[in-house]
Amino acid sequence: MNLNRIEFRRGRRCLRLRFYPEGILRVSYHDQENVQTDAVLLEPIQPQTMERKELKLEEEIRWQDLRIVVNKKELTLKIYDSFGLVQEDQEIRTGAKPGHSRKRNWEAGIYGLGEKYHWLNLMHHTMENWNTDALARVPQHCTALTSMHTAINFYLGVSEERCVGWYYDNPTHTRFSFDHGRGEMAAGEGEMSFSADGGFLDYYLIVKHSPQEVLTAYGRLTGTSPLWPRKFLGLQQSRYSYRTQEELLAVAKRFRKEEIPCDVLYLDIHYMDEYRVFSIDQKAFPNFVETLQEVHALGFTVIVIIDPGVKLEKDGQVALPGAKPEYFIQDPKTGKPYVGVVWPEESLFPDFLQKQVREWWGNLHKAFVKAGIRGIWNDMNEIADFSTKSKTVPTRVTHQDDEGKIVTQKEMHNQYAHYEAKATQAGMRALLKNQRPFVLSRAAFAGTQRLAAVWTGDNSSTWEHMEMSIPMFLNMGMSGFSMVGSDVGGYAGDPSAEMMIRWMQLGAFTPLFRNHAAIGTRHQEPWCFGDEAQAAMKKAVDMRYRLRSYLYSALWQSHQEGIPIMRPIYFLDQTDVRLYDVNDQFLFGDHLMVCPILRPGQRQRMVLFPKGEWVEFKTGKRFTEDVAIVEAALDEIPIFVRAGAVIPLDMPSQFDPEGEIEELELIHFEGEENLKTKLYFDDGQSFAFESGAYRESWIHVEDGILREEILRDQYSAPVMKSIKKR
Ligand code: MIG
Repeated sequence: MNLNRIEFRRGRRCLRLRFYPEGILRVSYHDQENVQTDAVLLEPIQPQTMERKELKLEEEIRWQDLRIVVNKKELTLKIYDSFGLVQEDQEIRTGAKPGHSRKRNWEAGIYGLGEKYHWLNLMHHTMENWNTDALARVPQHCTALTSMHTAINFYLGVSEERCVGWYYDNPTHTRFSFDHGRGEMAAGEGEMSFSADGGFLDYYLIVKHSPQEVLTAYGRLTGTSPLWPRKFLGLQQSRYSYRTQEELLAVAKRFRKEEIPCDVLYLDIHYMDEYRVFSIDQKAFPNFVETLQEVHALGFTVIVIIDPGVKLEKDGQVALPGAKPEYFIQDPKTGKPYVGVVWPEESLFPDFLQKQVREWWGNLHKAFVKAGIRGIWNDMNEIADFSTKSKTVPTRVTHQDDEGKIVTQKEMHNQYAHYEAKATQAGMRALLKNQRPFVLSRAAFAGTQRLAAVWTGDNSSTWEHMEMSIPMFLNMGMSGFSMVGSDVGGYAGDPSAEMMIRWMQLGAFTPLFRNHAAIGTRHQEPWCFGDEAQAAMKKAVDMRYRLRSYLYSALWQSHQEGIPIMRPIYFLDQTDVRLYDVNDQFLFGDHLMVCPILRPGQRQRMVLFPKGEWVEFKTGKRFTEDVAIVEAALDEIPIFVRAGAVIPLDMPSQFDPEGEIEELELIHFEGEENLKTKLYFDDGQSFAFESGAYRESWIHVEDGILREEILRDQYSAPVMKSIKKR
């Protein structure tokens, strides 16, 4: 008998309960084996203790803190934890459009579901997940878009005493409704529902007390952010496109001349020869390798874009060594590879579901790696296709798995970018040997957080888009994605100097800090807006660079524990429901609260303070009240520190030289409590940390003395200079 599952059958319906590490309960309404997506990393366990009690119409199962009551007739569930009812199913739907609905009976806030152009709390809304090149569908991102570039079927319900995560492992088009009074299941007021266009009702339930605990468990289930090379936490500068080698080099030199720190430059699609992937336009970049060497010597690293669309040449071939027709997604109508239209005009799309294709593609990055490239930018992977009305490949096209089974778009659409990221990660990792790669992707599925960073696609240079990026990042963080960012300054349209300053200030406190702009728009490099603006932007970037070790330590926490770098402020006090809907303030790591200015002409703003004492970073002014109005001159962004914390500051620098951090300055923001600060150091760029070559500790100040609790001491610690008090 298989002890790691309990099965119920009723007619053609089957319910299986399975038990996973971290107290995760899997609920599946099917009897298929091995239908998990690639998102899921864990295997079921045999519970140590479990009680089962047969009642007349029900069976009751007790496992850890859960009491699961199965209605043997309907196969619906009632699930309780120590505080009471967690979930009460109303209706279960199996068959072609599986789903379930349950009563909303305790949640005050709903968060997650990946990238959504939406306010933080998703309660009273309906969302769907079907990867979409959003700007191809609407003139600009807006709340009417219920699906964007990612499909992360994971959300959290939060109340004062409890946090529960639901991960629906279903790759098809999915829909969620949270007490919206409508939906697929004809949900009335007070109903929470999930439904899908295919696959199964198969979900993982994570019942805990805090969002931190749920995210850690979800991180074990689907993976956490890689420990990205530290250099990629610096400012990243991009444009569609830096068109020639001269232009790229000029941008690099200008950063150094103006002494604005920057680590990463991007090559967008114009570096290619007629948009052929893995090619170089010899006219624009006749000395590609030498130019890169020069740019690298100035302390930059260069990321190149790679789109999935492979140009179909006039002779019906593709210009990639080793390509075979069966490596591409197929069109059953022609019995040949499907031909879509993207930048290279007629194009084929690699079938990344096949391992041999992933290996082939991964290896194509060889010449880039030889030229010193470590970062790859995967765009257009929804898959974007200009030739169809839906702006994605038609539903009829097919993939093939490694057993030769045909897999339809219905299942592959949302997972395409995930498998591409898998190919890119594995390929780059193999080619780079002991150096860590960086991968940036536009589309994603659950689990892609362990393969790629994501940005939010083609936003616009509007104050609204800047503002909305905050709840977007926060919900992505609560979907397992820590390394997130938006095009700073906006992609489409032209920012004013003031908008650019405010956006750079915000960007300096987002995990992925990338300035990017579309073709035909105003140049957005920090020197393009006049001296005053440039000085203000430099100030913001300088601050980012002083917080490198703090940020890298927060990234380590994401990698280890699944806790995002950027967090909603209710993470500090779940009992304060007033914090559940705060969209315009956020936590950056454990101790900083960032309160950006998001409106033109504003020089003041309201700040809501979670409980405890807060210290304004710049002025040292103390706040114990619930709400205050604070000042923010054009070159200032209000930042607050939890009283009692120590904030490490790096020495000013123009770029991350990689390797040791030699010196840190510590600032102690005195307070009643002695809060601990995590410090993590390694070489910032190799995989040596995986075999333990790192240094990790907690620091705090007690009676004016710095204390350090060392967790691991296998890498050199910086000299911790002067503890300043504030
Ligand atoms: O159809 O590569 O989101 O960042 O600059 C536009 C050109 C294609 C969309 C990406 C954007 C990038 C642009 N790409």
